[in-house]
Amino acid sequence: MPCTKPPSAPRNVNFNMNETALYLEWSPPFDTGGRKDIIYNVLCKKCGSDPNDCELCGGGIRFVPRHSGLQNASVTVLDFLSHVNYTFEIEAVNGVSDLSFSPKQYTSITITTDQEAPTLIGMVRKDWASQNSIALSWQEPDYPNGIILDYEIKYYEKAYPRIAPAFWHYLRVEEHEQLSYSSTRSKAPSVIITGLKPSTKYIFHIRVRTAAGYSGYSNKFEFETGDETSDMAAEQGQILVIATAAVGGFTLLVILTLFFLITGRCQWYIKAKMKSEEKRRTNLQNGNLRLPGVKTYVDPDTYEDPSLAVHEFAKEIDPSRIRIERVIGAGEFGEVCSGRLKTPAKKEIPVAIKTLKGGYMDRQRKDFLREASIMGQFDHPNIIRLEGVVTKSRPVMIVVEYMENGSLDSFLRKHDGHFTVIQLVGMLRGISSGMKYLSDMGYVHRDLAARNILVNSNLVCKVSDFGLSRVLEDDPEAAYTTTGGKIPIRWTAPEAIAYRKFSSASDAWSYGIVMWEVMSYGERPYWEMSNQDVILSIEEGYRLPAPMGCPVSLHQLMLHCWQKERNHRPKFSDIVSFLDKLIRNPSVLQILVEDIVGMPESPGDTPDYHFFVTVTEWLESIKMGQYANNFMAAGFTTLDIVSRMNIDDIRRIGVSLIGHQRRIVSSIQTLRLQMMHIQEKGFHV
Ligand code: ACK
Repeated sequence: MPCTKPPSAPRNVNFNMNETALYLEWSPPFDTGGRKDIIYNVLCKKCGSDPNDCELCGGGIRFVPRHSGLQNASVTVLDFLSHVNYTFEIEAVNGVSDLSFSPKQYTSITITTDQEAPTLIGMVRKDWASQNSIALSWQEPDYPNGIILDYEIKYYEKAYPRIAPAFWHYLRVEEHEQLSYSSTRSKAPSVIITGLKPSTKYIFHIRVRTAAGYSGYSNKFEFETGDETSDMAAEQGQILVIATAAVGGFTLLVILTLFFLITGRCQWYIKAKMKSEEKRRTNLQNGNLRLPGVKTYVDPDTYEDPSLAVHEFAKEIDPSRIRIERVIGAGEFGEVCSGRLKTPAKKEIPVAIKTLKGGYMDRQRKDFLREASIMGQFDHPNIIRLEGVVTKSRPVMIVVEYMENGSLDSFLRKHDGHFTVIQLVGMLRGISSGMKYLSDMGYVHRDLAARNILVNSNLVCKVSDFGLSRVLEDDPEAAYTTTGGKIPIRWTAPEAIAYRKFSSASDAWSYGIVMWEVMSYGERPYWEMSNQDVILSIEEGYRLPAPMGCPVSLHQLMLHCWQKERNHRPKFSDIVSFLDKLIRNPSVLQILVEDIVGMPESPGDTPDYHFFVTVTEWLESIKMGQYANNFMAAGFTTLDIVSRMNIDDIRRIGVSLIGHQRRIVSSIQTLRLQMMHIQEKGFHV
C-alpha cells in the first residue's frame, strides 16, 4: 500500500457577507493525500495596507462552529470590525499532516469589511400586558453607528402552535423560529404587540436598523400575556388614577399626568393605542384594509363595456410597429409568437404576441382582452409587463415583454439538476415578491403554477396568465363562471376546490406547490395520482414529501403553505422575508431533508396511509414497478429495508434516470413517515 501524505490546499474560496456575518466556503483539495480524514483550519489575520504587515485577529472575532477542526468546507465569522482588511488562510490537514516537514498548504482570501453595523440592544422590559397585548420598551443601543431607522421586533409563541409538535421535534431551534415567528417594526424604542393569545408565553428579540444594516438580534426575552384578570387590573388602574386624582386634588393630578406622560405608561393612552392597533390588525386579518398609497385592482368585469376597460388599462398599438417573427406556442385563444415592437423612441424591443384566432365569438374576444385589462394594471418586476394591445385591426393581439426562457415548468425540466439551491430560491423569491404585489393590490390569481410563470434570460421569474381570475371571491356566481369550469386540482387549496373560496391564502397554497415544482425541477405534483385521489389524500392529511435535495427549511415552508386552516398559511410578505433570510444565511439551506433522521409529519389530521405489504406493490403504486427485480436482486426485499435506503443505494441498484431516482427517494420519505406511524400506533406490517 502506498504511503499517504498531507492534502493539497483547499480551492475556490468564496464569501458572502452582510453587516453582521461573513460566510466563507471553499471546495475540498484536489489531492486528498490518499486519505479520507480531511479537516480544515482557518487562520484569521488583520492586515494593513501593506499585505505583509499583518497580525493575528485574536479573540475579538468569532467563528461558528469553530475555527479549527472543521469537517465541512465552510465557516461563519462574526463580530468583525468595520473598515479592516481581514485575511483568512484556510488549510486542509489530514491525519499525517503533523508528521510532514513540508510547509502547510493553504489558500487565502482577503476581505475588507464595510461600515460598522449598530451594536446590540441590551435589556428589553415588559411595561404591561393584557390578554391579547404586550407593551415592551428598551434602551437605544450604546453605539448605533449611525441614525437609527427603526427596530425590528421578532416574536413567536414559546410552544409553537401551528403544526403538530411531532413535525418539529427534529428541527433546530432556529429553524422553528424561522417559520413560526411574526415580526413588526417600530421607530421608537418601544412597541405594543397586539393580537396575542391570553395567558401564553412569547419569546421576543429585537434588532436595530441603520443605514449600515441590521445589528444582531438582542438576547431572547420571554414574556407572558395576561389572563382575564389582567385586563380588569388595567381598568382598575385607570379608576385608581382617576380616584387618586380626585382625592389628591389638582396638584397631584398634574404630577401624575406628567409622570405618566414622561414614562410613556399612561394607561389611557395605552388603552386607546391598543384598541386602535387591535382594530387595525383585525381589519388586516379580514383582508379589508388596503395599505394607503397602494393601488387596488379593478375587476374589468365591473365595466359594462369591456372594451372601455381594456383601453383604460392598455395602450392601443399601431400594428405597423409590430414585426412577428415566429410562432413559439399555442395559447388558449390562438398562437403565441415572438417578434419585435418598435417603441415611440424608435427602439426595437423583443416581445411576445398573443393572437386571437379568426372566427371568434364576441364572448371569446372579451375573454381574450380581459387578460390585458388585468395585466395592464400591474407594474412590478416579477409580473409580466403588458406593452399594449391591437384591437382596432385583425388579428386582435396582446403584446407583452419577451421572456427568453419561456415557462418555468418546461425550463426546469429542460435543465434538470443544473442550478444551485440559491438560484432556485432566487427564482422562488421573485415569484413570491410578484404574488405579494398582487395580493397587496387585492388580486387573487387562482392559477398559480410553474406553467404560468415565465423566465427571462437572467433567470428572473414573472407571474403571468391572468386568465382564470375571472371573478372575485365574494361573487356568488364564482362557481359557475370560471373558464371551462375547470380548477387545477393539484395546485388548488382544498377550500377553493370544495366551495370556491379563492383568496390570497389559496394562492399561498398554490405557491407551496410551485415551490415543490421548482425544487423537483418540474416534476408533476402528486405524480400520476388521479385528481380524485389527490383530493382524498389531502383531506386525509397527506402532503407532498420533500423533493430530493430539498433543504429542510424550504420543505417546512411548503408544509406551512399547505395548512388546512387557511388563516394559518403564511402571507406572501412572510414568504418574501423568509426567503430573503434564507438567501442571507445560505448555511440554513445546507440541511437537506434526506440528511435528517425521521421525517416530518404532515400538518393537519393524522394521515391515514395506504399500507403496502410488498416492495413490488409499493413500487407499482409509484409507477416504478420496472425496478422490482433490481430491488430484489440487491437484497432490498422488505419495506423496512427499503425505508432505510439512500440515494447512493438507489443509484447502485441501477436506477439511472434522475427523474426516477427523485421519485423513489421522495416515496421512500413518505414510506418512512408511514413506518413511524405504524411504530407509534403499534401496528405490524
Ligand atoms: O414554455 P414556452 O416556451 O413558454 O411555451 C409557452 C407558449 O408561449 C404558449 O404559452 C410561451 N410564452 C408565452 N408568453 C411568453 C413570453 N412573454 N415570452 C416568451 N415566451 C412566452 C410559453
